[in-house]
Amino acid sequence: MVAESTASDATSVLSFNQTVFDGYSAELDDDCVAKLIASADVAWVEEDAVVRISGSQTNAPWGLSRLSSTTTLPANSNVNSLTFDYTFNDEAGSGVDVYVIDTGIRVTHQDYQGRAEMIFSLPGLAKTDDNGHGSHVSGTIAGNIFGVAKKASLFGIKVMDADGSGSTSGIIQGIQVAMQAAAQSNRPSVINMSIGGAGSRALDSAATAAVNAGMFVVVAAGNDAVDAGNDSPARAPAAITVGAMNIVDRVSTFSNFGASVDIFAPGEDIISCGITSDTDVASLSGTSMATPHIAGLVALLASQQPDITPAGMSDLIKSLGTSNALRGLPSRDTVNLLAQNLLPDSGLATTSTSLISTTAAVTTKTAENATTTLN
Ligand SMILES: [Ca+2]
Repeated sequence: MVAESTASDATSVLSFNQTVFDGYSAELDDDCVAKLIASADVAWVEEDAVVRISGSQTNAPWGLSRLSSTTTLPANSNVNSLTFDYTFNDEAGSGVDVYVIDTGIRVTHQDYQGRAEMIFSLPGLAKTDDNGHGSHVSGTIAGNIFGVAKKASLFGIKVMDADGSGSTSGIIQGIQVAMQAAAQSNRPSVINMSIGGAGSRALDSAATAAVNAGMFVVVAAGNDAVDAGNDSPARAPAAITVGAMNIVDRVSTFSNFGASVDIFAPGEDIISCGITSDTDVASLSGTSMATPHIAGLVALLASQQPDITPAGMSDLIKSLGTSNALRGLPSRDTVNLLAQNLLPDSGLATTSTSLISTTAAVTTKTAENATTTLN
C-alpha cells in the first residue's frame, strides 16, 4: 500500500509483470525513497543502472573464441572453420592506436575497414606488405572478422623485407617512429613486435624506452623451442612477452618458454588476412600469431581504461588470464597462464553478474511475496 501510494506520486513508473518480477521502476525523490525503504511492504530498493552491450560474433576464428572463454573449446573443433563465437567489450579498442613493427600492412584489405595505414618504411623497402606476415598479424589485432579489437587503429611500420628479414638497427628505428607518433597523438598506444632475434642490449633498451614513455609493448617469445631469455626483444622485462598454444590447449611445440614469457595465447593455425587480394585469407602458425592476440587484448582493455600504465596493463592481463589451463608446459619456470578478455567491471562480465544477482534476489523476494522497487 505504501509502495503504491508513493508510486502514484512518481513519474515514469514502469510496472513489471509479477510473474517476471514483482516490483516496479520509477523516478522518485529522496523522501519517497526513504519512505519506501522504511516500509515493511517493500523488500528492497535499488538504483537503476546502465548496462553496456557486449559485442559478439559467430563467425570468428578459434583463437578469438578461446580468448573469450574460460574453458577448452569443444573436442573436434576445426581450426579451419570460421564458425566460432567471440564475445568482447563493445568499446572494442576504440580510441587506441596499434603500431605494427613488421613487414608492412596491405591497408586496402577489407577486414581492416579503412582503419589501417602505413606510416613508415625503411629506405629501399616497399610502402606495403610484400611478405604477408604483417598483414596477418594486423588482422588478428584489429580486423573486423579476424581481429580481437575491432575498432582499434592500425599503423604499419615496415622494417622487414619481402623475405621477412631485417636488422636490429632497423627495428630500433621502427620503435623510434612509433614513439614519435604516439607522443604526437597522445592516445593509448600499443606496439606489436611479432619479431625477434638474438639477444641485443640495444633492442631491449629501445623496447624499454617505449614502455617508459607510456606505450604498451607486446612481443613474441620466439619459435625455437628454447628459453626466451636469450632472445630480444622477448627477454626485455618491461615488454609483455607472448608464447603460443593450440586449439586443444597445449603449448605449441615450437614456442619459446621460460621466465621471460608473461602469457600464452592462440598461435597455431590462425586464420587472418592474406595479401594476394583485399579479401585474401591465410592460415599461419607461430608466436608471431599469438602476440597480436595480446596486442588486441591490450587495445580492448586500454579502450576501457585509458589511463592505465604499462605496468598496470601487464598486471591486469596476468590477473585476467586463466591459470593451469595449459598442458605440455616445457619448463617449470614457465607460467601456466592463458589469456582471457573479460574484464569484470564492464561489458559481458558486468551484464552477467548483475543478471545473476538480480535473479537470485527475485527468487528470495517472491518467496517473501513483498513489493520491490527499482529507482
Ligand atoms: Ca615481461
